[in-house]
Amino acid sequence: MWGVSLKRTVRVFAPLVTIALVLWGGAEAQAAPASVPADLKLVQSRQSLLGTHTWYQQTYQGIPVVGGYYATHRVGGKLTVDDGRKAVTGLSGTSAGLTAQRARSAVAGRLGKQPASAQLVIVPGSPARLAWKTLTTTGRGTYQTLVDAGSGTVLQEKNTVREADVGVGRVFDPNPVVALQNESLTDNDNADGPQFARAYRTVLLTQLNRGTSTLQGAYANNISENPVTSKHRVFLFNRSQDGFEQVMAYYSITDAQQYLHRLGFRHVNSEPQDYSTTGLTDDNSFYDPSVDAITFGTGGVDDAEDNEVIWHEYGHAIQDDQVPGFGESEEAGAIGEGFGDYWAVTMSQATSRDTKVTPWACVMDWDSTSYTDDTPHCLRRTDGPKVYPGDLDGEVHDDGEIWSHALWDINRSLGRTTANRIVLESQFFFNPLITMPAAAEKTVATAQALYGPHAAAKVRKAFRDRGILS
Ligand SMILES: [Ca+2]
Ligand SMILES: [Ca+2]
Ligand SMILES: [Ca+2]
Ligand SMILES: [Ca+2]
Ligand SMILES: [Zn+2]
Repeated sequence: MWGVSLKRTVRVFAPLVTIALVLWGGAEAQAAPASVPADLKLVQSRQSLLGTHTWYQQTYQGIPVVGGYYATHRVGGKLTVDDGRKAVTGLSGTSAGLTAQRARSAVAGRLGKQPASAQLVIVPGSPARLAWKTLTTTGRGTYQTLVDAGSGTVLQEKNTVREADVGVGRVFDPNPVVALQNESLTDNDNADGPQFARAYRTVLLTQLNRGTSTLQGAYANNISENPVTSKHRVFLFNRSQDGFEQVMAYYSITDAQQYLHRLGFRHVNSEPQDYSTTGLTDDNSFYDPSVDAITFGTGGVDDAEDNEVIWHEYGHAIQDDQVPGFGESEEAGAIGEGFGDYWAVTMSQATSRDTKVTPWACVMDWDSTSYTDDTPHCLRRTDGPKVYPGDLDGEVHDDGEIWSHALWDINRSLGRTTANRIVLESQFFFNPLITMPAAAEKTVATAQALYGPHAAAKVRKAFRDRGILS
């Protein structure tokens, strides 16, 4: 039975549409300058999937201005500029009253280590100040200190370490039905048992904030009630314990974000994603864009015991991060649901095989055992027969099956990595109310830009086969 349990998304607040549309319309490229301003020093030039990103350091009479940057982004023939230069006013002069040696000694006296370097810089503001910037490596990481080059006062000091720690957790991956190739497993009221023993995996929990005993890290932030803690970051629970789903969500969200980084995407929801696995007893989960948080329900099989539920909801977080307010219209909402299902399936590709018992195209094999009778148990599939527009019924999850099937065909014809780079990159060009044909055209254009006409033709065929493009 399809559609009994809908993994829904809460989408409210109309005002965002307006804001998002204004942003969209205002994102036109600025006119390209003939050359960059004279007060800049080249820092680096990087290639991304679609263009070249060149970063400059702002200088004042040849001296670096702290925090002052200037960047150009060349995509195709268009150049856009991000001008982060700061005002330098009221500077008393550019020669230091305090010698570099005096500045280093002052810092060494406080941090207990001699700074490795001292560089003259300008701290912007009114008035701007001339300062020595020192870098001092200590047992707690490297400190950057700004010492006023006139008075010797410490203007700012910070540890430059990006802190991260690892822990250990126990999870299902992607879920016990797939791991054990067993369609007869049942929730049994959340009880653990020997039938699950071989489905558990002990994994590293990476990106945890250093020194914390909680599941809080660079990409996932546990906001569950009664959050689990472990002084030595050992989070070994079984499925009957509340901590299990908290660990599952931490692990799988972090895993998805690390995969995005490996694909080359550094700015796709690259932030600690809030999630909660307790408190909602419905058999339902949702991403709420108004607070940027995911809530997993515990009806039937606890939703966060199935990675494919976690990845579906994270799919909504991805799109909302790429396009503010994405999914405001019915068709855009269906694209959102379709992408969520596709994302769940393609994430599972990494850790499971495509078998007769549990085909890749089956979405949420474990969660759906609570409310489906046929095997394989699937909430939905990414290879169903629906076509656009005849099979649209106005319900976003149902209609999402048209979109997810197109994405799945792209995956099958171009391979997982190429398909996912095209799908994710194209979503940057969507708008909150986009239709399936318009989104399909953006996806074809992205395939063309990234991989050329052969890939674009395959993508077009996938959308044609679903009736989305003619
Ligand atoms: Ca459980
Ligand atoms: Ca987010
Ligand atoms: Ca459930
Ligand atoms: Ca699956
Ligand atoms: Zn959804």
